[in-house]
Amino acid sequence: MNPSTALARTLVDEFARCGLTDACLAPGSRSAPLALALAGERRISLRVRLDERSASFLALGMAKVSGRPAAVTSTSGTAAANLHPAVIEAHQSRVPLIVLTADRPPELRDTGANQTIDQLKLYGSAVRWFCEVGAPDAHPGAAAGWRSVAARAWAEAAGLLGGPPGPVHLNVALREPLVPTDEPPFTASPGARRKGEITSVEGRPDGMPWTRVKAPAGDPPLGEVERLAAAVARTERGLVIVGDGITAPGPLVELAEVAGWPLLAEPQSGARRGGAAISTAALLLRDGGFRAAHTPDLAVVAGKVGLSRSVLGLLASGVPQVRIDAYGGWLDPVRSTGRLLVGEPGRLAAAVAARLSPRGASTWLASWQEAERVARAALDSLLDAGEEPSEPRTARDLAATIPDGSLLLAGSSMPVRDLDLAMRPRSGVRIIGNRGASGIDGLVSTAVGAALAHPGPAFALLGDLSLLHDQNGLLVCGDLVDLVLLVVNNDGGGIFSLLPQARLPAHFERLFGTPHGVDLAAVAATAACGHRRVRCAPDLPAGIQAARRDGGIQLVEVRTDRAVNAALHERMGTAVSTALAGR
Ligand SMILES: Cc1ncc(C[n+]2csc(CCOP(=O)(O)OP(=O)(O)O)c2C)c(N)n1
Ligand SMILES: [Mg+2]
Repeated sequence: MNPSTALARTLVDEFARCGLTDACLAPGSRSAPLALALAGERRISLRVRLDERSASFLALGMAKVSGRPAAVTSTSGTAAANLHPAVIEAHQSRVPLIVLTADRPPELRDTGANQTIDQLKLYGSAVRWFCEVGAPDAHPGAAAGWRSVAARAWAEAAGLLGGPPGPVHLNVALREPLVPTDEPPFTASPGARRKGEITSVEGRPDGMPWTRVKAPAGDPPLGEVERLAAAVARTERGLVIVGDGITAPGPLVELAEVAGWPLLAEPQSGARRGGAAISTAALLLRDGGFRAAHTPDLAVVAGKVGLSRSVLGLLASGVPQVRIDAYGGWLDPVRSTGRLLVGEPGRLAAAVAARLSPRGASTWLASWQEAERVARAALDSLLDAGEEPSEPRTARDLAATIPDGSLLLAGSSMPVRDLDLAMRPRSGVRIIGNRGASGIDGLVSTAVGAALAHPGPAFALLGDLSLLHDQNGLLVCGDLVDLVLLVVNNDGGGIFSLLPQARLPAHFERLFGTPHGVDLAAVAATAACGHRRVRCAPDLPAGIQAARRDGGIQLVEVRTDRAVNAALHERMGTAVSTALAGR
């Protein structure tokens, strides 16, 4: 076995021993040893994409849903740079990702050799760990080194060493020959075996990893649990606020219920459910009178909260707050946290809830719940007033119509915000988004990866620019995947109509709105995906169902108008305020 083949096979074998089951790549020559090793490994299923950005977001989507590291590999040069957006998203949303970039060996670097760039620490501070694996040679202990690197990469990515899960980057220098050659079995130190020296590429017996890592137990600190439980017990006017990135939302729902506190949960938190959930909170808090009367004495905050300006505004207004984060992340955009508890939010919330006796009826909770009823009725009657599809109604109805066991990827820009504004509380669905960096890139690929990793039906709600940005994500190279992509086509970036740029008519359309006039049926046809258009809002559930029945990747297009949408968002706030005033 030649050295490059031996290195690649050893790394891949070691990753499989650690538990790797999914890998993605885009084609290249320098990466051939890694590609061939992955393709030959039965414990790993390998997906191939035409471009590296799609491959990396595909891996991200898979890892986001499975919670386990997925690997992506690329050839050298700008190919490796195309992984950067997914690496950043993985970093900021704590998704375990193993990035294997093939590189030229040292003697070819910085010489004008073809397709050679500086790949050392290419992703900067976005990775948990960078390792220059180096070019394979036959020094004593080489194979132990490779296995140790792979085992550490796995542990670093999975967050087993104390930090949050995230991306790791192994830069793998590979010398020719890059394909298997007719050579005797590789020994790491021919002719130099000494007793006890590791000279074989074999791993530990019984398929065990080279280094097994015992993750920290992560039990919540008892003193802090008791202190928080006492604070919750003595506070009637409290809130539980939950954002993105929560792995176990159930106990936070339970904590709100036991505490008798309203629960303000972003859709991707997984916590917008149960009797305490206030799904109209973002609209209610836009109302000055409501907000003045409903400012809490304490808020317990978990996850990355940031979809609604009115919720952030409440947090910024001096509300005493305790933030819970598993790794002590400084998720505090309005700089309002008074106390940061380092502990897994689900476990901490469960421990706190277990120390509380249910508060029972409180005027505080009742007042929020009554406001929710009034606001929900006003919002629904506004959205249901006609049959013309609107963006918030599309989001609301999609979230309501998908079956239990579904996964829904909420696209950046308006889709995730429309869900936040309009989605009713419900259980039984898993909602995810790329909220780490909130890019509109890679969303189709992320959705495909998520669909492949999710055992039930999969859906995505995307804007038209987001779809166009990642059209290559539709090219699944023979993978069997069922995914319904509901695309809200407002012919451009609708979010900008809600921002101050909208008041610059001389520049707005060209610089921000960016109408493109692309025919999405043609986009679907190019990728051999299905396409159907829903023209009438009440037909959405039937359209979604029909798309599901057809199988494969299906685009369902809903056309809307950006200006009409901006006016509707304005009216949503007014409708809620008017309804509150009329009580
Ligand atoms: C990679 C990337 N480029 C640019 C942006 C800035 N951006 C935010 S929203 C948006 C428009 C998105 O349009 P679309 O997907 O159609 O959604 P809509 O705003 O219409 O809901 C853009 C360009 C971004 N978030 N990510
Ligand atoms: Mg759009």
